[in-house]
Amino acid sequence: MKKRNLITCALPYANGPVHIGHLAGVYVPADIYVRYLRMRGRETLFVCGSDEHGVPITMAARKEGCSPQDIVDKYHNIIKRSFSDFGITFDIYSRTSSPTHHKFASSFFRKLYDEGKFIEQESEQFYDPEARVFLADRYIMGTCPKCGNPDAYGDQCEKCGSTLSPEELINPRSKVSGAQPVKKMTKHWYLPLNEYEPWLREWILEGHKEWKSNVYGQCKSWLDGGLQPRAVSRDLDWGVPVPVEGAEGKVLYVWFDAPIGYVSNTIELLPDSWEQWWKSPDTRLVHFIGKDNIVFHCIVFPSMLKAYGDGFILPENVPANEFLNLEGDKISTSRNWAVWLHEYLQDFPGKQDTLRYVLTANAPQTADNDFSWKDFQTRHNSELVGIFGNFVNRAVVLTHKYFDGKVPAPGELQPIDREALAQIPTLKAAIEENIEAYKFREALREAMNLARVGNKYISDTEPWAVAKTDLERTATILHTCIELCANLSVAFAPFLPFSVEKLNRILNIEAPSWDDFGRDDLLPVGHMLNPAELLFSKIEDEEIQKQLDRLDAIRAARKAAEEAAAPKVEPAKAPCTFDEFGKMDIRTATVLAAERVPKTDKLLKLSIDTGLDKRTIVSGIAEYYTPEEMVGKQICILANLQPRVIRGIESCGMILMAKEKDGKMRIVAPEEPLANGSTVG
Ligand code: B3M
Ligand code: ZN
Repeated sequence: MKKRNLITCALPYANGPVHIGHLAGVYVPADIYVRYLRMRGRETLFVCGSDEHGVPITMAARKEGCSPQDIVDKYHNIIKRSFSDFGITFDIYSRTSSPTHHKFASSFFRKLYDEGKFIEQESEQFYDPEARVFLADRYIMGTCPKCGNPDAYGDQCEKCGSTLSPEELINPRSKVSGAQPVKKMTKHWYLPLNEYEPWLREWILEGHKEWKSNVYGQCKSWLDGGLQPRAVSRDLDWGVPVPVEGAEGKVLYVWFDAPIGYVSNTIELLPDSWEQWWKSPDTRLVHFIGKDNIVFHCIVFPSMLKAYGDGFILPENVPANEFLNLEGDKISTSRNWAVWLHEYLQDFPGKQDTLRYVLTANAPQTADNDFSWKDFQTRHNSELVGIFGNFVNRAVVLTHKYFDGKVPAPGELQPIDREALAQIPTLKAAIEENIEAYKFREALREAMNLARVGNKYISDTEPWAVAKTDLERTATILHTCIELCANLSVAFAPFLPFSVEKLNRILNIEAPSWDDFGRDDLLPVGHMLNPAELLFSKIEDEEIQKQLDRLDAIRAARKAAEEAAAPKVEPAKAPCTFDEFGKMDIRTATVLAAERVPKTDKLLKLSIDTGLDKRTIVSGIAEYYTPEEMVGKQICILANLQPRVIRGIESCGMILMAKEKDGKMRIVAPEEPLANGSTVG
């Protein structure tokens, strides 16, 4: 077994707060793993930090009307604080805007540059001539050539799902300024991934068949598709400047500098001993990430490290998870469809473990999964309160009731006692096996199974009933219960750290070590328990309804915005036949004279020449045309509309007008004047 464990979590972008999708996919499983390793006494370093570069940050700054530094300061602080309040136990949570990172990322690039590991190449890129920035594909929008969606992106249409390139968009526009993008020459540095392909195939496809199938499968399809050189610089004014002469206005591509951040953050924490962690064959490196980061962690970053050489180790495993949805819809920062960690912590004070529990029990380990508030409530009330909390509470309350809170001496064990206790080592082994295999959902289920064993045992043995006749037997039962409780403290420690701390306080013990797990003499006879307190309190319907209402409001606001953005046209009418249409006698005519109809705002009385005759039409167009404007205009009329008397004037026909859904009207007329009486159809 390797001596050290270097565990990293994807560096969250500091362009928004952290949400439950991030937590379920990356941070909760990583924290469980790290807590477990530490409990087993294995030397472990847990590294993370904010990813503060890249176009998303500059876009957020533009949107909020502040500087990129303001954005990253704001979100870095929110994220860092919420992780810490949520009990994620990083050894360091730093940031890629730190001087240490800028220095190290810069030197990393420079070494590869000096050793000729990059290809230098000029190419035409899309450029926003108004905002004077080069545009990533994602920042070009336009109409999808496949489905007509007017808001398709330069890399993908989210409506029909087609993969696109910016060239394919109809009427392309820059997302930054709205200007039409132009092509402009620019120079960049490329890492020739194709050269690393044979080595990657060997290392991953032959050497890491044990990786999760979603991770291995994605790597295989990238490798089978053939790797291309990848640009590692960008034209942008925010990031780590490219440390090469003549590269003004260019920075390292965010996906080049961000993974180097794992190393920089270690350097910041351990300036003198960081190489022990990153360059020792005695270290296991494990990256916890979401599925959209697989290629960068399994292909790009390892190729960078390989190019750098100098003894850098490669990841032993990359247990990437799939995505978590929220109430059946994709979580999205830009659409505000998420449960934000910092808001959760405010809305559910002291309930960090509930979210840790639900996100683990529902972890998107092998497929996308869904978070729903109802499920959250049910799992909390029926599992945490109903099983774990209920068992501990009954055991402790009864020990106080019958033995003044002192752990009683057991008598001879009966088979039912032995069976319950025998479950402990079995479940311990199952928890270990699953955690070591990154199957945290299964591991948590086994821990809860131990609570189930306790809960069933106390219900079956009924110490409250036995106490009426046999206190000695009651002592044996409660001793067994309290031992089960102490073992639960270890079993749940990686998963539910806050509740376990409370449990230890109730049991009046220091946190037992993992090696203690499985023993049935964790508490000496006569050990004094503290007064009982509830491990978990019930979550009421009102609290859940508040959350559902919040999501409903977001859905409603989105719907209203979509409706406002939808084209303002009248819905289509029912079909009509050719014959029905043919009954209408539509012709051109010219206005000879026009005057307002007295005492009305809307009506004009028009004398017109229809080519057939001269007649009068009363028309509701006074809001849009003055009488003077109308005289001499050619118009189209429905000539055979039955005459109607309007304000005492007989109106013979109707003028054809085009009308926008909510207002404006204009006359419909031939493109150039035609003889009056020309038919329209
Ligand atoms: N910030 C992307 C993400 O949050 C990115 C991860 C960097 S890890 C080096 O999905
Ligand atoms: Zn489309």
